[in-house]
Parts: sequence; structure tokens; C-alpha cells
Amino acid sequence: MALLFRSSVDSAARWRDQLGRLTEALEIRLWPEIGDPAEIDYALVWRPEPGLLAALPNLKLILSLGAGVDHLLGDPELPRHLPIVRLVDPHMTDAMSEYVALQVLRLHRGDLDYRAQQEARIWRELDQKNAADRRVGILGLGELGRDAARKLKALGFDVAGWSRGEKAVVGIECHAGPGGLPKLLGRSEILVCLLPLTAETEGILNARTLALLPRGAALVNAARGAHLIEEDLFAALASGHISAAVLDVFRDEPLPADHPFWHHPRVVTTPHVAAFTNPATAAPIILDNIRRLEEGRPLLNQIDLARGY
Ligand code: NDP
Ligand code: OXD
Repeated sequence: MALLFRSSVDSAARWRDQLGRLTEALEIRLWPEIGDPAEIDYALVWRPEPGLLAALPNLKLILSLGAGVDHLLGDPELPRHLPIVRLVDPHMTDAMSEYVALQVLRLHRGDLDYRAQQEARIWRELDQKNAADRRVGILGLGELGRDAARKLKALGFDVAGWSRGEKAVVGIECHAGPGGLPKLLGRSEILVCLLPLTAETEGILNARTLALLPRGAALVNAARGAHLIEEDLFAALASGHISAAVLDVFRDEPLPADHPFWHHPRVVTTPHVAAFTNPATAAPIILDNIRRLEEGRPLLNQIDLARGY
């Protein structure tokens, strides 16, 4: 059995070591040294070049190196008849919830204002709300959104979430579908985006939806840059309707050096690091799915191409 590893992130050696420690049955081939393409059974990939997967005639399964699969679905030659699985790793889920908690607390406790005051040597107490009086809304109640919602709830926040289908999550006010979106937005003083990028969710953070947030609301986008219409966020920040934004993901990554997000006083950026894929914890999960396929058992976290996630 042979697995092709291809990632736009420089992690190939770590993955080869990690997978090699767990199995001798799988020959790991690191792109571009793929040998005979007809010998490749599995492809473990992050942003593979379009056409690469279609050039593997005996491929059986495509495994995403991340939770998202939008990096695959843009390939016009994607072999759509093959199963595609995404990564769901509890350690990654914990990491995302840490990031969300950090940023929600930063916004809740006025950290940007205190940083600005420190810069200007101003000693002034600002208003302090209880977490129970702070309404947080989460777009996406999947693996990541549900965990973040529960952990924010445990910190005392008043949390609601939005998903495609109806959901019940203990302690969380749940909204669903297009009809539920205005309800979620209208109550969200801090809005967190944890949606997959699909045809339906692209550009969902736009002038119309931002306008539905209460005046002074703040945004955390840890999902995908293409969820956000950047010009609309700049306009909402300029008018004061949105008070601050924390952005981990961008339309262009790395964020271009001359991009205005870098020095906007009300924008915090991080370089797509909310939740890394960690070879040590992810490799056993990936191998489990390969074994499942070999043994004819159901795959875990297989995506639905029609839904796009
Ligand atoms: P899941 O597939 O588990 O959850 C997706 C959630 O979004 C589900 O609740 C789903 O609804 C909801 N959703 C999808 N489409 C719609 C829609 N049209 N309307 C309303 N709700 C919708 O994904 P994960 O939680 O595992 O991951 C979410 C995303 O986070 C990834 O796709 C990736 O883009 C991003 N991510 C970012 C990382 C980073 O470091 N910045 C790291 C990891 C992931 P339903 O439950 O009804 O299906
Ligand atoms: C992912 C990511 O989708 O890191 O896993 O963005």
C-alpha cells in the first residue's frame, strides 16, 4: 500500500516519521517523489495542485490534512467518485476552543482599548460587564462550533449558535437555516465564525449581515477568509457599527505586506494558527480511516460533496 503526502505547509518529514512509527504496511511517498502514480492507494493532502489527484489512476481514498475541505473542492479535476474524509481530531478541537475563548475574552474585557490606553499612558477604568450579560453567537455548530459554544458557556457567556439543520445543544440557544440567521445575528454582541467554506457560506460576513448585529458588536473569524467581504468590514469599522475584529484567516494568505488589516487599530490578526493539524495526534486518526477502508468498514468524517462539507 502506498500513500502520497502533499502539503503546501512544510511538514512532510514530520508526517513521514509519525506515520512510519505507527505502521510498516504503508509506504509513504512525499510529493514530488511519487514514483509510479499507479501504485498510489491513498492521498493525504493540503492544497494539492489541481489535477494531481486525477493523475493517480488507482487512488482509493482522499484524506484532508485539515478539518476543512474547500482546499480540495476547487480542483476542477477532483475525482469526485472517490470518498473524501476530513480531519476531526479532539486535540484540534481543543485548540480551536482555546483560540475562540482567548479572543472572546479579549473582546469582552476591552483588551484593545486597554492596549491603546497603555500606548498613550492613560490610567482609566472602562465599563466591565459580567460574562452572563454578554451575548455571543457562533456561526456553525459542528465539531468546532459545538465545543467552543460549550466552553464559552462554561466561562459564563450567554451563547447561541447557528447551523444548517436544527440542533439541540444543552445550555445553548440554537438557531438554524436562513430563517434563523437574523435571530442569531440580532443578539450577537460578539460573533464567531466557525463555518465551512461552501457555495452557501462564501461571503456570509457582508454589509447586510454585519448590519444585523447590534451596534458596537465585534467579530471573530477563525473559519475561512472568503467568508468575509473585507470592504464591508472596513466600512462597518469606520462607521463604528462594528467595534473590533479578530481575524485568523484571509482571502490572500499570507496576508500581503501592504494589507490595511496589518495596522488597523481595531483589527487583531493571527496567521491562520487557530488550530494546527498536529501529526502526533492526527496520524492515528488518519490510519484508522485507511484501515476502515481496507476492511470494508464505514469511514469516519466522510464529506458530502453535494453539501460541500
Ligand atoms: P463541521 O462540518 O463539523 O461543522 C460545520 C457546521 O457549519 C455545522 O454545524 C453545519 O450545520 C454548519 N453549516 C454548514 N453550512 C451551513 C449553512 N449553509 N448554513 C448554516 N450552517 C451551516 O466543521 P468543523 O466544525 O469541524 O470545522 C468548521 C470549519 O472551521 C472548517 O471547515 C474550516 O474551514 C475551519 N477551520 C479553521 C481552522 C483554523 O486554524 N483557522 C482550523 C480548523 C478548521 P449542520 O450541523 O446542520 O451540518
Ligand atoms: C483546517 C485549517 O481546515 O487548519 O484544518 O484551516
